[in-house]
Amino acid sequence: MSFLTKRSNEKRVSALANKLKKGRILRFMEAHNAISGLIVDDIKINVVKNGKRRFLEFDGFWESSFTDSASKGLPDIEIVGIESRLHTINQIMEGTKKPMIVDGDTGGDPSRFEYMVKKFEAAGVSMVIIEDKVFPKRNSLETGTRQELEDPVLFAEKIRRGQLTKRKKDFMIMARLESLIAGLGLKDALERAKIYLEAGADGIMIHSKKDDPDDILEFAAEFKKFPKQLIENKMLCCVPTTYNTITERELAEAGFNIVIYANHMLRASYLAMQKACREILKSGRSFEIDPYCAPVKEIFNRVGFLDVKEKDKEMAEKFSSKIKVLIPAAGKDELAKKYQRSRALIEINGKSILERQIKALRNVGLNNFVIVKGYNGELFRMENVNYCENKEYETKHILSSLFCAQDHMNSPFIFLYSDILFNENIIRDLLRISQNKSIGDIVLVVDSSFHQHKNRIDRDLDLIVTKNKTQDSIRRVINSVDEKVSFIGEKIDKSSADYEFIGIAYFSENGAKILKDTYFDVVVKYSNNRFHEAENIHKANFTDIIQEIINRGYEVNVLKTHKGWMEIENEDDLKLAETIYKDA
Ligand code: SPV
Ligand code: MG
Repeated sequence: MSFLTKRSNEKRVSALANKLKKGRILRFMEAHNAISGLIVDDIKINVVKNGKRRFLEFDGFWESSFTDSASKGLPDIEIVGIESRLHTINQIMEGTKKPMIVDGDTGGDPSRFEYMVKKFEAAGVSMVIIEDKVFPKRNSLETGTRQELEDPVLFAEKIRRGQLTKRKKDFMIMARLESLIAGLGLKDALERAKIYLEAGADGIMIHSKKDDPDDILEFAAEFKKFPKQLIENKMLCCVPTTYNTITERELAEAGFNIVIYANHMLRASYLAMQKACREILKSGRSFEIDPYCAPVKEIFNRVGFLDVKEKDKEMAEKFSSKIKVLIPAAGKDELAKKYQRSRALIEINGKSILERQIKALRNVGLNNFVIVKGYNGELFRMENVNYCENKEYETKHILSSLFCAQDHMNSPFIFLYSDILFNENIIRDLLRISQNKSIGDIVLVVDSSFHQHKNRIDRDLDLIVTKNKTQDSIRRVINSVDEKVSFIGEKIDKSSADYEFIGIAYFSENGAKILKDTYFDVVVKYSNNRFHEAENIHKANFTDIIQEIINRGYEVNVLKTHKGWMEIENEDDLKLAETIYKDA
């Protein structure tokens, strides 16, 4: 994962020194932000040369003043200060592994340069290159620009001060010669090179904006002739932006150790972005530019978003594994009688409602099911689930059935009607919000679409009235922690109801305790007395105990969903389900 990549800045400083020991020419590619850095870190190609397979990649990043400034919409004139450069540097370093060389511009005055050295080294940078121009410099590539060079003795002093500031020997300071850029010629460049090397520079970068490499090759040839003690372990570097036909191999043969591709990531992306804009304008849609765009998933993957998704899933599964699902399925109603089995076992295109429910629940990581059987209970043959039994299902209804599973109510659980089919995303949302303790201990999933079809419904619905109702301006699940149930039941007037309860509820451990305490408190008292909408507690619905809980002052919350579920109550529902759930 990129943003969690573990790395030690201190070790990373040495990464360049370690690579240089290999003795081959190193290639550095410009990066101007984190994503360009990730690309430079990743890209590898496989080439076969002289029958041998080789992997090629960049050795590290060039954090360029030109492209860092341009990315911020600024000219390359040292407007972007050290702190801002550090911000970019840190972003690039964050998820990458390779060494970084930073373009330090002129370094400023010696005190400013000391600060730069200290901060860059601490950020894990391996090398800073400073150019021998007067602060504030102008970019070197534009013809006709004022190019004022620093007094070489003053510049040498800056190098000396920098070397005294660094903590690790492996952190390197390279001097960049701008004599050829300023039109002062080879002789000036060679004289300056000597002075800077004597002051302790770890190497020399010779810069040129000519179309051919003759000048820098000539410089390299003269550099080799310097006294051995002056150039021992010193590096030679160049930036072939304008003289770009020369190859790395030729540069290596001329004595160069480091080649820098100084601005190509920015320039390439600039062109690609322009193309995308033009194509979209031309076509009035984005289809045509798709082949030139990286897939969203690839970018998600590279910046660690898919890992985050995986971890979210793992966490949800860890949490879900503790949650049981209690499904009372004992009842003998009209439809059950017709099919001579619990409604849960009625098949829709060859698969029972219960099988469909369990498949959807397993898909979201729930694996612990408790089914309360009753009517023709021997027909429940599903494996890897727990069964309880309500033997008195003729006289004891759904609430009593639920309490046949009371031994399974010591941990959080989901209560589920046995005759509903639902989109698994509803359960996913329920699990997600149930992890948020502030949502409350008891949550009922409610349908907010009921208002649209309430006049066409001829069956009894479990209706809900809430307080603190929030305005539904969007269609999908939105949940308001403030919206609490105040009334629930079948006898509520449709016109005053806010929602329909869909038969799915979540109880936290504490919610389960509230449910049990309430039930055991009323079960004897209402054995032969009306209990809310029911003749007595044994014939009570789930909604009756919820109303009792609310009346006792406990909060019951709602999770709003918009459609995505159906109840199977009669033959018409079955027919409709058969057209929706076509898979066997
Ligand atoms: C940069 O990339 O910022 C450089 C190299 O300093 S150049 O733009 O060629 O001057
Ligand atoms: Mg620069």
